[in-house]
Amino acid sequence: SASDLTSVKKFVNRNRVSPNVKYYGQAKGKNVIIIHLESFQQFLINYKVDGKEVTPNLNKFYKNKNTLSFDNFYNQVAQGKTSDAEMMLENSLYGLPQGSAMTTYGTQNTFQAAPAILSQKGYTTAAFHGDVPSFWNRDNTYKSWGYEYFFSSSYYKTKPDYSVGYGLKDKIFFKQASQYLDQLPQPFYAKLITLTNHYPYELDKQNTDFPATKTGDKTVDPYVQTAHYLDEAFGEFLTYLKTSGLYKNSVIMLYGDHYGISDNHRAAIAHLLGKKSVNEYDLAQFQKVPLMIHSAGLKGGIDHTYGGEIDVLPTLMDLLGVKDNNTIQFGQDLLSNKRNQVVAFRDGDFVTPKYTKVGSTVYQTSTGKKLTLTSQQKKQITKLQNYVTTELSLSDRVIEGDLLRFYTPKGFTKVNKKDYNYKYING
Ligand code: GP9
Ligand code: MN
Repeated sequence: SASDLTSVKKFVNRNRVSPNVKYYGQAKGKNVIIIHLESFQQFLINYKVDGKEVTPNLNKFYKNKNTLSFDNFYNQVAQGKTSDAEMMLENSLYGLPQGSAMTTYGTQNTFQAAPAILSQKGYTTAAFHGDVPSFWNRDNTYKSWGYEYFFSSSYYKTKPDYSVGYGLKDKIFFKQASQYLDQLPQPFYAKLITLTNHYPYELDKQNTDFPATKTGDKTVDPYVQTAHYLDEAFGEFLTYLKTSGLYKNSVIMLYGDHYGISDNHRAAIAHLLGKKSVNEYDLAQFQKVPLMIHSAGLKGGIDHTYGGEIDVLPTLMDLLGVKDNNTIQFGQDLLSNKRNQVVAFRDGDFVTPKYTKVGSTVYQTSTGKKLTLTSQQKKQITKLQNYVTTELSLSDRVIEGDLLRFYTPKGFTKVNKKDYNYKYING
């Protein structure tokens, strides 16, 4: 209802932070290329197996002087997995406590998503994915989000050995996607969703040239092999971006969508991290995923701010210099020095630079020590918990009540889904 919208607006306006003047508009007018690294966790960065780097190309990109890399960036997904990540990244709205918001609300709801915002600023917008278009209801949701093009499975030439698991192998995917990318009018906003590094981490023999880990857990051990393959695919794509010239006039943003190794594999996780055992604190910290933003000329470096997927859209918009003073977005620009560093998990747990709260236990984030709370600390935790609970429930109200249909920010035109029609080539 309209009164729900009032509470939402109050909350987002109260928590809106001013951008960092050093970064605001630094990438104005550039193309945006987003690479969704499937099931990719932060611990893989600089990780070695038998003395070999799992992801040499990503490691190099991570350290590049024009890459902003975040090392305290967490995934915040729930059951909607990939779709929750997409929802947060492109709308700065949380996924739902149960199910997938894209599946349940993607077709009907009104959104003010990144593709719509940018297409109204003259951008061409396109999503690329080597799976069937109906997965996670992308074919309908992307229309609601204002994606002009959706290059899903039927757009790619295929042979029996081109696919594994959910779809096209990443190397083949990037190669063919780049032929479409070449033809997009610039500036464009393009999102490429990888697939191969997905459970059960299958690969054909010819691509399995990297040693598996030796935790003894069969579900876990091939994870680094598909991650290595994804890294090689990224390396090849980067070469293409450089030769095509896109590297220079694009913001290249990479993120991991969620964990690849679930909490059910504690012993294996401990083994991977070189620990005797892992507790709830370790598992919360294990939810870190990469976020890297590269743009030629940008002042890069490793940024230790605490944030998560909800914060990406406001960060990107500020880099592009797109004013967002009236939008309903729950995240905060990661580059703003005024931001609250509170990372909300979907179950109400949270991480801040000081505290890691899991269930009824609070740990010190810097050491992992379990805290016996002083009354002062208790007050702080209550305040943080309040913020997290309010934020999550207001975001849910936006989606469940389809509240954005009642409010169109100044300068934004409501998306008309009928304007979008994705042709599927091979039937
Ligand atoms: C399928 C892919 C996988 O198209 O995006 O989704 P996930 O299982 O990671 O949520
Ligand atoms: Mn996923």
